[in-house]
Amino acid sequence: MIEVEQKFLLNPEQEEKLLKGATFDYEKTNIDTYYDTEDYTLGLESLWLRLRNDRWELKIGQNKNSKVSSRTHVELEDDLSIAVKLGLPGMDLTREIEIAGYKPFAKIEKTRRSYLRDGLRIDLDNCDFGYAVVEIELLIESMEEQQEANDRISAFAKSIDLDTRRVRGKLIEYMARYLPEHHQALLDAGVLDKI
Ligand code: V4E
Repeated sequence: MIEVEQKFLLNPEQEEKLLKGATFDYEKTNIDTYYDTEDYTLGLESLWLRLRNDRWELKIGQNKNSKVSSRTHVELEDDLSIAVKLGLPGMDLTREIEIAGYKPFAKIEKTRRSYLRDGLRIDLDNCDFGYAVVEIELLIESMEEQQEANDRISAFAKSIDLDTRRVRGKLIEYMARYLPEHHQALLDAGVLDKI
């Protein structure tokens, strides 16, 4: 699955405008626990390994020299694909992750209200550490579609007067607040855009 998403911070008027005519889809609370080695091996490769409730997920970002937008991610959700990407055998992923030295470094509980509007998915996320962010998202079949998808999201955001300046995602905001060394290491390595 390839997802293209843009994040926004909203005031109450913008939220009202954004949700006008949108269809409510679902509300769900997830607990995401992020894993990496002590020297951030995964983060430095733009790999984001998390246990979402009790299932492993791996988000694969673009490397810093890629022409593909840093807002485009491939997401793996089955243990075998994750194991292959991490170079693990894939017989017992949880145990193999532990043996390989990956440890939890951040835990975020997030409640999402998800809506559909104009063919876009709109996710309003509220995190337990007091950060709220909205993601507008499109799923695409191939990387060739990513520019068009980004343009479509941007055009929609502009049409309802959202502030289109880049904002931090949930994990990046968490790291900036509570894990400054980790955050700085990824900024210094050019893995994270300076926001
Ligand atoms: C993709 C990514 C990270 C993983 C966590 O991202 P987050 O926005 O917290 O949650 P998300 O959107 O994956 O949750 P879901 O929508 O699946 O529930 S941490 C960093 N990145 C990439 C990234 C980057 N390279 N540069 C900047 C400035 N931000 C994010």
